[in-house]
Amino acid sequence: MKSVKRTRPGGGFRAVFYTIGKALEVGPWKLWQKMRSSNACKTCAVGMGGQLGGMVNESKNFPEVCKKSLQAQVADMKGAIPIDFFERNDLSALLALTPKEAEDAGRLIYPVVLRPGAEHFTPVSWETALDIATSAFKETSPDRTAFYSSGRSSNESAFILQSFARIYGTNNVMNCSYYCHQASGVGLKMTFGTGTATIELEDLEKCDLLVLLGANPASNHPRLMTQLANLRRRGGHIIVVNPIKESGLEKFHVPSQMHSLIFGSEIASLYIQPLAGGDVALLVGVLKALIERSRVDNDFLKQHTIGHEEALASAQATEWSLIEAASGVAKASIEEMAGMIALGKAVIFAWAMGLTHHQSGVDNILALCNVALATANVGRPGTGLLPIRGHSNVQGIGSVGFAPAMQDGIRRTLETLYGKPLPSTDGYDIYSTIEAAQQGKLDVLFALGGNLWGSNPDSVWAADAMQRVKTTVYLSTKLNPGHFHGRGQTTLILPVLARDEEPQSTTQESMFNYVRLSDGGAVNVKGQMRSESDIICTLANGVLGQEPVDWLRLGNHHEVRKLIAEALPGWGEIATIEQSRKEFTIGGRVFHTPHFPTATGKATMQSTPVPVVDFDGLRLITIRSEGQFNTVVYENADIYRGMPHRHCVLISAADARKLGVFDGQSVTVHGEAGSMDNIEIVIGAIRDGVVAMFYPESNVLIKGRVDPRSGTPSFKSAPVRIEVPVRGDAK
Ligand SMILES: Nc1nc2c(c(=O)[nH]1)N[C@H]1C(S)=C(S)[C@@H](COP(=O)(O)OP(=O)(O)OC[C@H]3O[C@@H](n4cnc5c(=O)[nH]c(N)nc54)[C@H](O)[C@@H]3O)O[C@H]1N2
Ligand SMILES: Nc1nc2c(c(=O)[nH]1)N[C@H]1C(S)=C(S)[C@@H](COP(=O)(O)OP(=O)(O)OC[C@H]3O[C@@H](n4cnc5c(=O)[nH]c(N)nc54)[C@H](O)[C@@H]3O)O[C@H]1N2
Ligand SMILES: [Mo]
Repeated sequence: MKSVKRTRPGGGFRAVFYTIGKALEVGPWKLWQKMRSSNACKTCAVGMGGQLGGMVNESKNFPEVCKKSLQAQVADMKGAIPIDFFERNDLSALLALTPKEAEDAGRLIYPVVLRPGAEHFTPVSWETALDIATSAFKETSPDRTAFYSSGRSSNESAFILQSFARIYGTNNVMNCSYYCHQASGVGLKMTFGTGTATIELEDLEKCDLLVLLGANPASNHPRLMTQLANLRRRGGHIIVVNPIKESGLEKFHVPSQMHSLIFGSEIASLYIQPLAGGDVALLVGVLKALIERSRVDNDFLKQHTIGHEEALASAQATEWSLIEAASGVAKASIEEMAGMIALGKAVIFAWAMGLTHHQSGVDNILALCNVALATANVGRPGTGLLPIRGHSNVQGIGSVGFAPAMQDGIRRTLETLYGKPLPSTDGYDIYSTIEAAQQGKLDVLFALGGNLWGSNPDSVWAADAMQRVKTTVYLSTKLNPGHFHGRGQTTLILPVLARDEEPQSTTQESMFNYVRLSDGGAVNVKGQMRSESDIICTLANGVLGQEPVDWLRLGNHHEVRKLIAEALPGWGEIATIEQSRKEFTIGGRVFHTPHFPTATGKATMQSTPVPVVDFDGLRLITIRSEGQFNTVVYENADIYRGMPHRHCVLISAADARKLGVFDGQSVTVHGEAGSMDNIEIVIGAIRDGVVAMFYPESNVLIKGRVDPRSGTPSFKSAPVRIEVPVRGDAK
């Protein structure tokens, strides 16, 4: 079972050789053309490509190559799913597919349906498929339907689909960010009145300290690594806060820089390993240390914030013993961290899922904002807050209104345009959608991409809930296990064109609030795939007819962009982006002066109590491997962490000793929702008290302990127990 065990630094020649290998799989010239085409990169939200051409970032640096974009690109270019695939594989065979096997089945090129009680999906014509979907909406009431979007679709498709949902009569419209950066959006909005990054890409080139919490960009945002390496090279510092010593965050070999490629670049100046879920305590500790050393900028706080007295008093009153116990970090290390922040001239705070995937996710963000404000590190070039976003267009999908609460501008525009009042109900978030399904309250579920089942905690519960839905419609490029475990009684899987195959241009928004134009292009595989917007408009036309609007006309992306420009503040330039080809930063989002879009123009500091943990024992964090993109698995091994395959648990040497387990041993891991057998022990650089396993497989273990303010489950501090089988097999 064991093969790879040595951990390696990130990037480097392996990444280069990987690139060459991938190119050979589909043809180097064909891949080069696709990678250089004017389309926004399909993977993370760092933002690449668009009108600057592929492999160019927002600061116009070239070549910015990343293994992940190659993986995603090659995967879309590889062969089509065989025409007899569903005939050869009945439902039980499909349910047994691993995420990798489902992905490797090939591009979806024809619509299929699973009818109630049937053992096989069968191919159907587009007409029949859309008739089934149309009837499903017509035969139920809007409050019994829900719409989900992942983060890869375009602003145009997302805008039309949410408009259709509202006019049809429901606010059950939610995107994957509920399981991703929702806590960031809520926390930033509570503090600054705006839910996205306060900086643009150039600010990263101006800071002299970056604090990176709960993020593993070496694997998940490789192109950010260039910025981190550059920061160290110009004499700046990086503090990493992460329970796992991620090898790529200690040293990284930037493939596009010869010196770094060969010798590697130092990344972390200081590496703090807190307990999972220990960040609120850690950050309160940092604030307390700043207060104790008189390093708080009181003038800044008085001028630009409210609530600072309470927030500071609350941090000051928190005992060091509680801070140390809850964070798992010694006072001296917390003071060292605070000292470095105090010395920084321009500090940026960046984070990802390690902060948001907790019951205290919003508090994590509030506590971080407090540290930024207390040191006046926001509202000035080179300073600010940067949620490192996930999917390449997850931010855009939220911006154009694919969320339950309708922005005022969208409501006004749609109500004027369509001459009818829109629903004012709250609308479900993701978790409450699954709960509604479980309670038999959902007749239709419509998913624009993604893997809703695979993303959910408590996989058995989620499957049971989703299988109660009468009709489920998936718009997808590739198969994933969610299509089968998360099937409805009737299930449609409709094949769509990828971003770079669209017949019309589309737009995306990066995590730096930058709107990109993608040109689309030739299809990678021949088939019956249709553009997402075309499918949505045909469906809307079928359900609502031409009233109150000609839905088929909205299939023209230019028309949609005119509506977006009208509905959303700061988006005016999108109306003419196709003619001007001018990509733009959304107005009112980036703060280079400390004036914020709140009623008072000031930021609000909030007290963040240290959360109480109601269990003893190990805390499980569920993470992404080097070889996966969310629920899509490309490669089984994670070479960076020395984990040879997907069924491993990473544990510290001290914890392994305590449990009496050894490296390579097979154990059972018990969680609150279920257990996993035959899990291999991997002893590695993770702190005591915390263990790590790969998502989505480990979702079977986790119960949905949900942060009430963000609706996000605690994917990264779940109670688990490791059991050695009675006749422990030593492999
Ligand atoms: N290659 C690749 N790229 C991706 C993705 C992918 O799956 N593969 N997914 C995309 C998406 S949608 C997203 S959201 C991002 C995800 O990007 P990340 O957030 O970087 O990914 P994760 O693996 O979920 O976890 C991040 C890190 O958080 C740390 N961590 C866990 N718990 C805690 C904690 O309590 N405190 C602290 N301080 N740290 C903790 C983990 O050790 C891990 O290093 O990446 C995007 N990009
Ligand atoms: N335990 C645990 N659970 C988690 C997480 C975790 O760290 N731990 N992370 C959470 C996070 S951050 C996220 S974002 C969610 C991920 O949730 P999702 O975004 O729902 O899941 P993905 O795995 O990214 O979806 C992959 C599928 O999208 C489809 N797809 C790909 N490209 C396109 C396209 O261009 N158009 C269309 N229509 N479909 C396309 C393909 O069918 C592919 O199989 O999972 C969450 N769940
Ligand atoms: Mo995400």
